[in-house]
Amino acid sequence: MINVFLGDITELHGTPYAAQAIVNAANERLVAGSGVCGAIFRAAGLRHLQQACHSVAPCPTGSARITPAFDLASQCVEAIIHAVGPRFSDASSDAADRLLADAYRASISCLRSAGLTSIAYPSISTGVFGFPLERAAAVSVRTLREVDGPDLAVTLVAFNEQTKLAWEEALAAQ
Ligand code: AR6
Repeated sequence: MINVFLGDITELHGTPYAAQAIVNAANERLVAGSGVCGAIFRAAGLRHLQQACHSVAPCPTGSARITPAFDLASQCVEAIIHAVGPRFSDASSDAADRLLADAYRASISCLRSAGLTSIAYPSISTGVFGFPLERAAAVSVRTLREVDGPDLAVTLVAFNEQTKLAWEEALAAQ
C-alpha cells in the first residue's frame, strides 16, 4: 500500500502514517547535510547518528544503508535508512532515473532485511540534487509499485504541496 502525506518526515508519530523506518536523502559519505538530511540528523541526535553512519559509510549513489534511529526511537522510529539518490543532469537523465529507482529499491531491501514492514520516504534527489519533481515522482511510484507487497506500508512524505501533487498524479497515472 502506498500513501502520500504532507508534512515533516521526523514528525510522523501520532499520525496514521508513522513508520518503523524513515528514509534519509543522504550523500555518499553519509555525513550530515541540509534539507531532510539535516532535519533527520537533528531529530535523531547528531553525534550518535554520525558515529553510526561512519561505521556503514560510504554508500554509493543508488544504494542504501541502515542505522538505528537514536532519539527518534522516542517517536517509535526503529531505523533510519540512508539512501543516496543521483544529482540530476539533462545529459545523463536516463542514468539518473535508473539510479533514483535503485535508491528506492535498495531502501526496501534494507527494510526487509531488518524484518520491518513500514517505511516513509522523502522525495529523494528533488532538493539539493536538482531532480525534476514530476520525473522523480514517476520513477519512485513505478519502482515502489514493482516491489510493493501486501506486507508493506509505504508512505511518501511530501514537504510541500507541489511534491504532494506530483506524487498524487503519478499514483493516479500509473
Ligand atoms: N521532511 C520531509 N521532506 C523534507 C524535509 C522534511 N523535514 N525537509 C526537506 N524535505 P534534499 P536531495 C524534502 O535537498 O535533493 C543533503 O545535504 C525537500 O523539500 O533534502 O536528495 C544531503 O546530505 C525535497 O523535496 O535531498 C545530500 O548531500 C526532498 O526532501 C543532498 O542534500 C529532498 O531534498 C541530497 O539532496
